Amino acid sequence: MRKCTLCLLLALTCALALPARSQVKGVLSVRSAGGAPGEVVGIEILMDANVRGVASAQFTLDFSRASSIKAPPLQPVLLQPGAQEAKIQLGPMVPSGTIATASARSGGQVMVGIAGVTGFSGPGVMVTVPLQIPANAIPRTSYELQLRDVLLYDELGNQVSVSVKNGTLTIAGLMDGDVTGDGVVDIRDALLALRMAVGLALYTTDQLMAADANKDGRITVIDVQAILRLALGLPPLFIPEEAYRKAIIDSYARLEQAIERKDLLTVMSMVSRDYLHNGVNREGFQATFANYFDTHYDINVSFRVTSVEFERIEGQDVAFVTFDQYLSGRRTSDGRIEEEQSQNSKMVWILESGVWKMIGNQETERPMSREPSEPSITKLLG
Ligand SMILES: [Ca+2]
Ligand SMILES: [Ca+2]
Repeated sequence: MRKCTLCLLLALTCALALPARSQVKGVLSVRSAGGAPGEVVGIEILMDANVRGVASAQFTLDFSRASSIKAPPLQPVLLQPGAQEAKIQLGPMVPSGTIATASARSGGQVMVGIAGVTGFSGPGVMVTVPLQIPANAIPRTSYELQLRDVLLYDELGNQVSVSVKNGTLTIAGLMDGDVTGDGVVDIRDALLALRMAVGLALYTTDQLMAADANKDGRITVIDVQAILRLALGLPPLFIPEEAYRKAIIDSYARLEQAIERKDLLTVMSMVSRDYLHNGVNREGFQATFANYFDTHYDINVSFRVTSVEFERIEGQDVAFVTFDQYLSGRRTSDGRIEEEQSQNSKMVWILESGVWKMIGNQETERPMSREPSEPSITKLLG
């Protein structure tokens, strides 16, 4: 008797479940993706197996929301520069003869329209929407990829009802302290940084930048100590901008010590390969400094940095430095003292592979920029 009741119940459940099953709502979803700053990533809009017989589709892909308010916006890829039509690519299951277009008129979203007379079914990619990750995107931040205002119709013009699943786009790269690159800062990061500090572990530029807490371009125990604090949830030892500011002021202190020919290497280690300042390039800088060291002795240099302002330009960390400078040296030829000084000198520095270097004002190169004839070296510094 009991067994029969169970059978009856099962039969009833099946009878109830079966018709419901055939009407299971299909899911239209955004496949989560990742990408590096500056990359174009194809965002796939997927139909699952329960989305059947779609002939036309319209929806908005909204990518305006990021995990950080500082995150620069993602951009649609335009068919032509300045146009309002966004590039899209239909999936392989969409029958030929189906027409499609997409609008990038509203910021932070792409509105897609696909229309045809022949139905197509999941599972598979309905359409791919390429998005440009800005070059200055922040590593490990993520963007929400939301589907809104979805309308699907079958061949007969009946609405195909689906549920929607959103996705995310995560920016690649290492966040500060995450030397192992697994997305969290823990004791393993501190251990790896310690091995890096004593030369037991090789590392990439990304890892150097993630490990270098005080931003002086090298890994030492002070960086390891800072990572340990992060791992333990203690207040940070260094705030990046403060650490950068200190690194630049330290560079000026090292420049003050550069008073002989043998110090030329130290000076040049602070000059970017792309240096161009007041029309003089890197070679001109080096030639002028070498010439000055060769023709002067008792050199005395001092700097007073009055302001350092940071900006992120095209994905690069740049610092605008204002300072006063004084230089004096005795001429080898006749022993006379030459002096140069200037106030509110300005120099642009750039962060290259974790090290701050002078890049200059990028003023147009002069033909004679390699000639060491320029008597003044203070002009090369700001
Ligand atoms: Ca880690
Ligand atoms: Ca360091």
